[in-house]
Amino acid sequence: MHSAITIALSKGRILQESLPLLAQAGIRPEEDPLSSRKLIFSTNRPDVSLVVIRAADVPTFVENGAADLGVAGKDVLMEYEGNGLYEPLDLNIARCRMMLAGPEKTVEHAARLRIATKYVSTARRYFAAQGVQVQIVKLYGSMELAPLVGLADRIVDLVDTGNTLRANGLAPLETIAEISSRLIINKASLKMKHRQVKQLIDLLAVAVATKRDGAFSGARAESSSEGTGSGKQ
Ligand code: PRT
Ligand code: MG
Repeated sequence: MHSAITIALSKGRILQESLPLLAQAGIRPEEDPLSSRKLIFSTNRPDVSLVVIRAADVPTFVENGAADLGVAGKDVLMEYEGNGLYEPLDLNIARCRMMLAGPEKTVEHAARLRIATKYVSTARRYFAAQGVQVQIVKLYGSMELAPLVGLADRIVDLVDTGNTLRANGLAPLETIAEISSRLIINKASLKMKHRQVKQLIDLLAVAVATKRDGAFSGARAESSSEGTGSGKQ
């Protein structure tokens, strides 16, 4: 007997990068979640369905058992205040850095730095660990605007290419954390549906490794075609 298994994903880059890993693990939604407005999808596996929700809601769904498994950014997990999640696998997708950034030109600021971010707990922990007193300004998005309009002196936000920072006259100052998406599991599901859940973890681990090795041999082929690689390890 197979129990029903639900996997929570979020729209945007996590969905885009998770679907190929799931496909590699043998799970294909019956309709394309990238173009559909549906929120729940059956798959080619009768026991597995997908739900597509807001990134910040994924840990809540999984901790409360509304989904058995989920894919969430480490940024979201660092901010999430729960303890009912098991985090067995780094999926190595949606990679970026959480950074402190500020104006390219140094400007005067008050003794107590004002930091705009949606990552309030992470930012607080980071500055507390350094013994620096800051005032946190909670925003839900467009953090890069805050220093330009005098709302904050610096920001804590995710940076990938750095283009968004540069476009707004900001420069990266310090890396707070390397970010990638993680597989998260409901603790009760791991016990009650152990065989199925364990199988999914193992299939996804193989998918991650296959992708990594593929990228690696691709990079090697490229470097040797440029005449830089000897072909030896
Ligand atoms: O849109 P919604 O509010 O539902 O959620 P969301 O905006 O968090 O979703 P989404 O899809 O944008 O991001 C989901 C997850 O992707 C995040 O939780 C991260 O784990 C991961 N991720 C990876 C990123 C980035 N890279 C990233 N670059 N999330 C956001 N960004 C943003 C960043 O905030 C900044 O505005 O992209 C901009 C910077 O990009 P560069 O390339 O200009 O540096
Ligand atoms: Mg977004």
